[in-house]
Amino acid sequence: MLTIIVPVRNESDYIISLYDYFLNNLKNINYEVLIINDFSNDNTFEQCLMLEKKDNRIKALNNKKKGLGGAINLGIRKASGNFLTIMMADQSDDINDLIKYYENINEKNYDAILGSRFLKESKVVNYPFQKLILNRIFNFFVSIIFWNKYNDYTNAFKIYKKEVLIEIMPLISESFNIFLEIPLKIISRNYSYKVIPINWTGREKGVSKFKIKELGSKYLFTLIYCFIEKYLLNIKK
Ligand SMILES: Nc1nc2c(ncn2[C@@H]2O[C@H](COP(=O)(O)OP(=O)(O)OP(=O)(O)O)[C@@H](O)[C@H]2O)c(=O)[nH]1
Ligand SMILES: [Mg+2]
Repeated sequence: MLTIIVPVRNESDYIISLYDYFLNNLKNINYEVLIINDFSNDNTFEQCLMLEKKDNRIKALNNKKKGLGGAINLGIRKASGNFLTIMMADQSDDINDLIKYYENINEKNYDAILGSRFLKESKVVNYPFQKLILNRIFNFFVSIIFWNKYNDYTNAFKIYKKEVLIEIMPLISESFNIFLEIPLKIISRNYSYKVIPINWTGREKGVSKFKIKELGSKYLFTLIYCFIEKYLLNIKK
């Protein structure tokens, strides 16, 4: 079974359409969706509860430890699936890529499939320009430090075996930087993975929660932490 974790904060523009997004597209996959609400102050959670009532594959949870890090940790702990993916509520991620992820990890027995939005076959639409430049510089920098060709560390949407996510715990990053911590640990600890091209489309509604000024130091923290782990502790699968 596949567990899809969807962290949400103030996403009332998108919750209802999540139902069709999953239901219409994942016809041949046995899945559950864990929507982890984080102290939203609009009616996001009420809408999540409506979806939960409508379809028992959808579960609405309230995060306990505020922030994306806490939300993802909670999602991993509550997951019933043996494969686990993280998708954004604003439907930036291409649902067809999820099917590709699932087929690859299920049939080929990798520990993780890491998508990249920056390969020749990838399609990226409406990526805010400033964010794109910062993203490319930062990811290049990470590639050099970790001496790896992968080029899209920071994007959340990837798929993992659940047992692998349990093994790399504790996941200590509190915010968006958890999406850097996970693939860095997978790569440094020599888990098996495959990189495939994926698509991404910028949000059309709602408000971005990604605040680069507050996040810069957090990404640096995660980078140093994973670097120390790689070179001093040398933990392997
Ligand atoms: N549980 C939880 N979810 C969050 C939090 N912050 C953001 N999210 C969710 O995480 C996902 C990504 O947030 P976005 O605001 O889309 O961030 P982004 O994709 O970098 O920014 P955009 O380019 O504007 O879409 C969305 O589903 C948000 O609702 C949080 O603190 N807790
Ligand atoms: Mg987004």
